[in-house]
Order: sequence, then C-alpha cells, then structure tokens
Amino acid sequence: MAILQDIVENLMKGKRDDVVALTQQALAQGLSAEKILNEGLLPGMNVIGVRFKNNEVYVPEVLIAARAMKAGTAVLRPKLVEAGVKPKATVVIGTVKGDLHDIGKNLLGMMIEGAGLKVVDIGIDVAPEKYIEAAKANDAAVVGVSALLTTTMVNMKAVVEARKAAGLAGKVKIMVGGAPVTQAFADEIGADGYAPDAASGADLAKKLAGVA
Ligand code: B1M
Repeated sequence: MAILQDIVENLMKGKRDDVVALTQQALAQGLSAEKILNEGLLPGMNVIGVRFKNNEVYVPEVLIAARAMKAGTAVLRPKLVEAGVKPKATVVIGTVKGDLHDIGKNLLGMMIEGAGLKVVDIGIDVAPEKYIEAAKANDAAVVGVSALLTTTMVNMKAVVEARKAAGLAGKVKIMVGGAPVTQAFADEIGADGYAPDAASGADLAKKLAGVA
C-alpha cells in the first residue's frame, strides 16, 4: 500500500514531521495501528539497521530515523493501548545496564499497557538493583529487562542475582527480551520467561503475573 511505503521511505530519511503526518493519515484511512507499525515503521527501521551494519549510514542517520520512529509510534500509542480497563498487575520495564536502545522497550510497554497491565518504565542503562527497587516500590509482579547488544545482554544475569539477594525470588518474576536474547539464554541465566517480540511479551507478562 502506497502510504505504508511512504512511511518506510520518510522514516529512513529521518523526516519526523512527515512520518507523523503519514501515520495520522494512515489511521484516518482506516488502517490498523498494528498494520502501520508492522508494515511501515518497523520495516523502515530495519532497513536502517542493515545499512548501519554495512557502514552505509552512521549514528546520526540512525538517531534521526529513531526519532522519527518514536514520533510515529507516539501517534499509534492510544490505539495500541486502547484497553481502558483497570490494571490487574504492575510490570516494571527498563533497558539493561550499559545499553541505550529504547525503541523495542517502549513498544513492549505500549503492548503491555494495551493488555490492561500498569507499566512503570524506569528507562535505559538501568543498574540491576534499580529494577528490584522499582519492583518493590511499585509492588510489581513482573520485571521486564530489554537488551539490544550482545555486550550488554550478559548484564541481565545480574538482575536475576539482585532479585535473589533481595529475597524476592519466586515473588517477582523476571522476563527478558531484545534482538540478541534467546530462550536458551533466558534459561541459562535463570529468568522466568523470554519473548521474541513486544506482542508476545505482553502475553508473557500477563502469564507471569497470573492474570492471563
Ligand atoms: Co544500535 N545497534 N548501537 N543504536 N541499533 C543495533 C542493536 C545493531 C544490531 C546494529 C547493527 O550492527 N546491525 C548493533 C548491535 C550488535 C550486537 O551487539 N549484536 C548496534 C550497535 C553495535 C550499536 C552501538 C555499539 C554503535 C556504536 O556506537 N558503535 C551503539 C551502542 C550504544 C549503547 O547502547 N551503549 C548503538 C547506538 C544506537 C543509537 C543510539 C544510534 C540507536 C538507538 C536509539 C534508541 O533506541 N533510542 C541505535 C539503533 C536505532 C539501532 C538499530 C538500527 C535499531 C534498533 C531498534 O530500535 N529496532 C539496531 C539494528 C536493528 O535492530 N535492526 C541497532 C526496532 C525495535 C522495535 O526492535 O529493539 O529489537 P527491538 O525490539 C523488538 C524485540 O527485540 C522485542 O520487541 C521489540 C518489538 O517487537 N523486545 C523485547 C525488545 N525488548 C524486549 C523485552 C522483552 C520482550 C521483547 O521482555 C522484557
């Protein structure tokens, strides 16, 4: 569909205002938020990722594309979140220590909110003990840890250890995800669950919180 292709191309060029306008137009045309996300915003970001890897674009281009992606997802947010029910449980989410990537984590947060749970987003570059402090302070049932780098995913294990040190093993569940993370890795570090994408992450959060 032409408008989705326009979103892909404008996102790749980092044209934030155009991405916002096109996303609004696509919604007005009756396209679902999921379709716009999966066939417009995400493919645009993926092309940038491949070009970044091949040294065809550099950090500034990736940053302006990421800024356009964030603005586009902000337009979709109300539609993705549209559950409107009283939250049945709280989930703390954050990107692991050393890691500044937050687009996937933000999407996960929107999907979890959309599934009717409360989300406390504690940001990026989060130290292990901060996750546990936030879980205690918010009486959270689940902590969601995101990592996008092979060099930072190893820091997820420290979150599992911090939970044990706080005596919360079995009480607060830990789920992990992000591009380099796998089920095998989650099992190895003693996490309670792994999800490959934001939508299945929301299902997993509900399951771990016991409200599925
Ligand atoms: Co970075 N980066 N980056 N980057 N970046 C990647 C991740 C990389 C794969 C690019 C590449 O080489 N092809 C590569 C990692 C290589 C590796 O470790 N294997 C990389 C690198 C190397 C780096 C730097 C080291 C580059 C440098 O400085 N030399 C640097 C590190 C900075 C740091 O974190 N300390 C860096 C910096 C950046 C920017 C700041 C420029 C920017 C981030 C901006 C931001 O997030 N605000 C950036 C970006 C944008 C990317 C790419 C292009 C896109 C990431 C993204 O947002 N994807 C990325 C390449 C790529 O992925 N194609 C890349 C879209 C997002 C929706 O997907 O986050 O995977 P994702 O989330 C998915 C799932 O993974 C899942 O759900 C989401 C949606 O379904 N998910 C979860 C995520 N978290 C979850 C948690 C869950 C469950 C599911 O439960 C808790």
